[in-house]
Amino acid sequence: DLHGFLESKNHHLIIGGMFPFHFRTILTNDTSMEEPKSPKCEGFNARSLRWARAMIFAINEINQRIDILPRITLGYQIFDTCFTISKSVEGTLSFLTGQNETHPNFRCSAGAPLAAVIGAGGSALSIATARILGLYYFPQVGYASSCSVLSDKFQFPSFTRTIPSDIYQSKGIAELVTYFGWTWVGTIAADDDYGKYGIKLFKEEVEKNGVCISFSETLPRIYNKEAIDKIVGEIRKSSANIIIIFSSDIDLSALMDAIAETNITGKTYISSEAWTTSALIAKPSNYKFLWGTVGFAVRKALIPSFENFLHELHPENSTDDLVYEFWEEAFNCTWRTNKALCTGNENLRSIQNTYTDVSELRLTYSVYKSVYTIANALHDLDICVNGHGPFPNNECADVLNFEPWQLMYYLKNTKFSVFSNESLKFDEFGDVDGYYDILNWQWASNESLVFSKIGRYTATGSGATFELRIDNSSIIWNTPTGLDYSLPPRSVCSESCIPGTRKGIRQGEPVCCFDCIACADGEITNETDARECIACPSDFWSNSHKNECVLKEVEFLATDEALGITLVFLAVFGASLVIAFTVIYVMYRETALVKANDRSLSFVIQISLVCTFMTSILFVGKPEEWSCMARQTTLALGFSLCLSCILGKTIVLMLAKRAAKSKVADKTKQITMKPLYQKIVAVIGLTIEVGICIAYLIIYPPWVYKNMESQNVKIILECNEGSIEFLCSMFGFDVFLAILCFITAFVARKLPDNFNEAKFITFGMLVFFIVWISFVPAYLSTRGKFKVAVEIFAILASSFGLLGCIFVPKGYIILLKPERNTEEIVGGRQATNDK
Ligand code: TCR
Repeated sequence: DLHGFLESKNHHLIIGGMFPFHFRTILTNDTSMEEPKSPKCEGFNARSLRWARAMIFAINEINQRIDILPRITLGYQIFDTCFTISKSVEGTLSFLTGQNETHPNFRCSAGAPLAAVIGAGGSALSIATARILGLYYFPQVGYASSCSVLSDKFQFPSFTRTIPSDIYQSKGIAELVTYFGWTWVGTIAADDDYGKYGIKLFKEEVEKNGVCISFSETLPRIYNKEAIDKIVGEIRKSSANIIIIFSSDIDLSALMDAIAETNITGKTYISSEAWTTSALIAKPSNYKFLWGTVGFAVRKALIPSFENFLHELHPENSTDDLVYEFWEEAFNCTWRTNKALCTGNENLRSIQNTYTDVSELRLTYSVYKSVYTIANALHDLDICVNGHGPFPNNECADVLNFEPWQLMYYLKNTKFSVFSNESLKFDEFGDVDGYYDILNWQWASNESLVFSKIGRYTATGSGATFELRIDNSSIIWNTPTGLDYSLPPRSVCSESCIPGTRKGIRQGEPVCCFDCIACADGEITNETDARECIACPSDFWSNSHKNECVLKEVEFLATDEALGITLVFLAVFGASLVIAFTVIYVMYRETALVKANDRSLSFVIQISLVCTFMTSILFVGKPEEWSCMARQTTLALGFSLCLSCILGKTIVLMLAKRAAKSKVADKTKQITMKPLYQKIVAVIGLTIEVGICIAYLIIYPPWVYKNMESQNVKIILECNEGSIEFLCSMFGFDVFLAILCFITAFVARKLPDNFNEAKFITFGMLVFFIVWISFVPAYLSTRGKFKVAVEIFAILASSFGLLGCIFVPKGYIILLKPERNTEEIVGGRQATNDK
């Protein structure tokens, strides 16, 4: 005596059906002391009664039609699976025995032969039943079993279905997620084949597109408060605003009730086909957080006069317990006690419930199609003409006495259209093409939710070709901020990185969660979400936003900037000052002072000073090959000329002092020796320096150098001095001359000669040393164009120093104190000494 058993009378062939009229079986205690009984079921499922009625409706329709199976009357036999595997298997065995018994006794049915089975509802149940039915190659048509594994014809050879495989749905949802740019989603799966495979396929699909899974939870199969609370906590904790739930409505309702008790809002749920339009989930207490849900739903149809047929259900014309149970449920009355007794006068038209609701005939339509699939296959089998049949010897099968595999042949190859708008055919896996409406749960005027179609997803060939169409403007979004209903919510773990920054991985977190790290100087990224910064080419540098490489600024001491102009001006001024002294010397060439100071030597010193002043101009301006070669050498030459002339002078002075001390005065000898000594010293000094310079320029000359290391943002155009050794020896020789000058002048400083010449030279050399000693640290600590400026400064300062100490005192006497510019005074003391 099986619970929930609907059966027809007077028929030639039977179609078996399996529907979950109840949500679950009642748990029983240990029964090992008595004979096991089939468990009882509880929780009436009105939705599935509608499905079963659709099956009966379709069978009646076919029986009345003269174009399908005109000579055959179809009957039905329907079992309740109670949404459990054990009950489904039990039902399958009953079908196969043909008895209300579970001992296989193949198809020895009491009434009529069983042609095929429709069902068994959920995938887990169908998988279990298909394994048994597959043993006999017994035709089975699923109306709700969408799990992808059922396409495996090796495991389930006799299974076909009128609901598209979840391959399509998972890909479709993945496509939807990518379409809206969500990269951070949570998933919840029912603990059955439907949920697990559906989410698995979804993840595989979505991970290809770089989406990360924030959390992935499994609904408990049997109600378990801790497990539900854990999932609720996960939803609350996660920053993902998009949650994909792959579950049947029955398994999901406990979680939804739990969420309804919390204040979690602002999440958008993406629903799988099984709960998109379920009244079990879309109930007023859930509206506050479920509005905005976007879901997939299978094809919908209007089945003409089906609504009337549903209303015809009445306990009086049915002997089945189920109808009584339904009646009690629907009208909230009972047949047994006296309280709230059911009268039978209740009218189904007066109430609104899941059973009578024909607004969303989707799975109902799938059931309807399943019946038609079987009927059409039977019809094809029936109209077979012997001699042209598909079986050995071109035989046909007998419609009243065929083998299951014979019908299977026709089932696989059947092709027909329903309501002339949908044509149905099965591929090699027994699957139909993917077609889904995409629905959005939107508020209706009467504070309830309506399922509004916002797009569709179609796919064929296991998703090889697909099309996703969405009307963005018709979607009402449930965003976390709740401000703009027309904008899709964002669901990302980290906002994308703007150009100029790169993604930095966070250790141990999914790739979608990252930090944006600014590129280092000299590196850029010019696209969003770059993984690495790219270094700029050597002549380029990053701009301040680090999103572009810009040409480096070339730096040198230019003639058109203030510093450059000032230095050039100072140089020219110094040179003209020297020239002015030359002019004075020429004008006063006959005076005692000019005469006493060897005129030609003074002239050479003046030339060398002009030369040092002017070399500083070589340091200003864009360095060129020639100016690099010229600047240090002319400077060194200028100084060496100047210093060796001075040295000539000081040596003579020193000798004069010696002579004065030794009192061996030989005036004539001295006077004749003087100019010659001086010139020889000057020529020797200059010659050595020229030699060093020529060697320098030939062996290892300076060149123009683009300095990119010392400063990143700029290219410093400078002269590379080539050989440091040569440079040092060049200037070292100058220093050597200067030291000699200093010593000799120091020795001779007390000599009361013409205007304390030696004293002034000592002084000049001190200035020279001070300038160049302080030059070294200043030079080493500056960079770029200022380095050059420091050197120019030192050149100018030392030149001015020499000018000031050697020529200014004399010019002073020549111009302002002409009374002292006489033979007596100039040569006075010397003369006395000499005499
Ligand atoms: N496929 C699910 C079961 C299922 C279902 C439903 C159950 C589907 N749609 C609607 C109840 C109501 C889709 C499965 O398990 O394959």
